[in-house]
Amino acid sequence: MYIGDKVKVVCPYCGFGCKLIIDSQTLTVRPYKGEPNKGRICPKGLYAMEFALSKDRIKKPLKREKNVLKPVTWGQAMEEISHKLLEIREFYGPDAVAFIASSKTSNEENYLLQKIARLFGTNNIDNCARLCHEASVHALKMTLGTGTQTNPYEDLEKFGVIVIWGYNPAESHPVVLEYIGNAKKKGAKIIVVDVRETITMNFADYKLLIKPGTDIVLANAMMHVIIQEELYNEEFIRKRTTGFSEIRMATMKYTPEYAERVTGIPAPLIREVAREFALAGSGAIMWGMGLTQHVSGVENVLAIIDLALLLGYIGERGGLYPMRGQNNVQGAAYMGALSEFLPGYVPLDDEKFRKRVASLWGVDDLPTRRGFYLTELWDAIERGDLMALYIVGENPAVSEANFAKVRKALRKLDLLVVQDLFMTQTARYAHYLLPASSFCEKEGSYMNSERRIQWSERVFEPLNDSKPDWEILTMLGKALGLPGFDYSNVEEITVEYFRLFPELEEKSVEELKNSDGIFLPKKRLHTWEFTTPNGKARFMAVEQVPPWESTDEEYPFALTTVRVMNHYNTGEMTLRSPSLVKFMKEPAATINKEDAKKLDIKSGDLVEIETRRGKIRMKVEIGKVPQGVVAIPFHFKANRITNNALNKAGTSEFKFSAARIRKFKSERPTQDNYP
Ligand SMILES: Nc1nc2c(c(=O)[nH]1)N[C@H]1C(S)=C(S)[C@@H](COP(=O)(O)OP(=O)(O)OC[C@H]3O[C@@H](n4cnc5c(=O)[nH]c(N)nc54)[C@H](O)[C@@H]3O)O[C@H]1N2
Ligand SMILES: Nc1nc2c(c(=O)[nH]1)N[C@H]1C(S)=C(S)[C@@H](COP(=O)(O)OP(=O)(O)OC[C@H]3O[C@@H](n4cnc5c(=O)[nH]c(N)nc54)[C@H](O)[C@@H]3O)O[C@H]1N2
Ligand code: SF4
Ligand SMILES: [Mo]
Repeated sequence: MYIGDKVKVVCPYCGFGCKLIIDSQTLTVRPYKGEPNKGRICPKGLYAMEFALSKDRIKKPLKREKNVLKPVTWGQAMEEISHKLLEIREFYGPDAVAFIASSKTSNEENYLLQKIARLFGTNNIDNCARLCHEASVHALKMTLGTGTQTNPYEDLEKFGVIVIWGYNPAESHPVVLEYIGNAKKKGAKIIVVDVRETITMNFADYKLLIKPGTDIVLANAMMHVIIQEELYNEEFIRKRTTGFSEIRMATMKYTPEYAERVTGIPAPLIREVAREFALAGSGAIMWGMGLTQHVSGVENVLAIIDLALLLGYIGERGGLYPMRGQNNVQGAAYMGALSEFLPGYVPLDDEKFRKRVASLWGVDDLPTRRGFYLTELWDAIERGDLMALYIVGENPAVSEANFAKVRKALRKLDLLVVQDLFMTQTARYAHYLLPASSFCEKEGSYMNSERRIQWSERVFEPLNDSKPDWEILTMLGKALGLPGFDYSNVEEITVEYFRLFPELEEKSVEELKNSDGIFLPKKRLHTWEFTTPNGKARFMAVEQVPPWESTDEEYPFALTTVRVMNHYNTGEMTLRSPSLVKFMKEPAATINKEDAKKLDIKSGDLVEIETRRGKIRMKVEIGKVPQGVVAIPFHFKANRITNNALNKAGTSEFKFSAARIRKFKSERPTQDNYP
């Protein structure tokens, strides 16, 4: 590379997966003109270099001694960490250790961490997919056979209707709006279902303002109308699915009138939207955290898959788009950084595949017992089942529900290693803190939401004494005495993971580097056949599942937590990007006009929001949410007050807690909200 070169990197923020062109001299960012972002970019991508260059970067490996962090050499850190891990394994067994992988890091890095965990002897390996779309993975796998987005972004422009459900791309994945906008120009109808009037609703032909946690009732009522009016795709259902009669039975009682009472959406509107969706002839459903982060997460997703199957909206005629969150959350999962799956989402009890992976790694077999979910770790530590935690690029002290519990657990560990760019809230509890290099100081591959693997180039050498995660993990694997950790460059790891997937066997790293990416397993799934054992999709009827915590006289509000444009997750990156900080508005809670009147609250007032876990203070804004709903941004101290309930896929119910609100009189600074 020469000074002034244009370097192509994958954006370090969201799962849409834009490519950024960075001028290696001026370090300015431009969007890539090719796929997938086609010359578009959002502010986070545009200023992505700022956090990487922040003076807050951890400069050296650090070790806690008598509560003070002191610099140590890489050699000493690795020796002591591995020694302690082996000692814990000796005394308590391999399952007393857990690893959290980072969906901010590359495929290679995720591949290495899960390889370390499994060779060490445990499936205690997980990543933030658990907090995010794991419910979608489980639901899609049960019904269609494969737990991922089915179609590429480009297909969005082909369909007659797009439903955007519990998902707010205008703030979460701004660049995908390019595709949605083009679809609209070509005549597609846009239906948005949300508990708030979001910016995304500016695109909508139909705005469905729903009460939190009642989405199954809406989906079932839409199916009810489609079945009653015989608008379903009889041929598709007959040839390519099983279980239709169960759906017919289950949705019988979900009349639009009943659904109106539960969801708050007028019955005639439900009828109209159901007809519009069915008669469009082709359609996509895109969804996000509004569906998955509920105790009913898996059932919510099953309901919308059923809806798509009723109409045969799959393959050429439709697509299911669980829009992935982090830049490499899809890759982390595909690489096997999940406690219930081997690479490629293969179940742990698939002996043939497991043995194949084991032999590639030079051992006889791998552990078969499911590991802890990320969200289960804190109770396991509390019970004394888990003594050591090795965290790469994840900030659970802020991102996990009811974080007081997490912080208490972190304090109790015999060994906590944190590998990050910054002194995060989580890193404050670490015994060892390892400085990782940022996205632009390393090479590697990443997989976006549409399963496109893209190569990211290096802009400059690692800063300070930091090292790319793959180098740190190579050192760790060696120090633990595990076989096969002799990598001298990242491509050797790429080649190794390619060998796990038949679709990649013929591909080369060169091809990956010189293309707009490679789709794994292929661009479009289920066109002719589903990946289930009998090749057919399976309808799975679901009933309404109530939230874990119900509202009552004491806690009358339904609290939900959401994202905003210029903040990102726990704020470690965006709060260190001065250009983004300039655009940031003070966080505010949104409530409805009637509720505000009742509580004698005006826009701009300070309020205290309290749940059974605790309270936070925030400014208030009057906006379009149903009565009895309060929506707050999640990036600050929201998880001080969220609850511990998990759904069947292990995701927390971040989108529903019973809360109360009162005007807060004192003019105390709201800075308290920062993580
Ligand atoms: N700017 C920015 N972009 C991001 C991120 C970020 O932090 N900041 N994070 C990234 C990550 S990790 C992820 S996972 C994605 C997530 O992207 P989204 O899924 O868009 O994220 P959220 O804003 O959490 O939730 C989406 C919507 O669900 C609605 N909602 C809440 N409860 C319900 C409900 O019961 N029913 C329905 N129908 N809707 C409901 C909320 O009002 C919200 O508008 O964004 C990614 N992109
Ligand atoms: N209340 C509420 N809570 C939520 C959610 C919600 O909607 N509401 N959403 C949930 C969801 S969907 C998610 S995905 C989680 C996100 O939760 P987290 O993943 O914990 O949040 P991030 O802030 O993205 O943390 C990423 C960390 O990786 C570090 N990092 C960045 N690049 C690198 C790298 O190259 N190497 C290493 N080693 N580290 C790096 C960053 O500094 C940062 O500390 O939050 C969850 N929590
Ligand atoms: S849309 Fe996502 S991937 Fe694209 S520039 Fe913005 S944050 Fe990065
Ligand atoms: Mo996420």
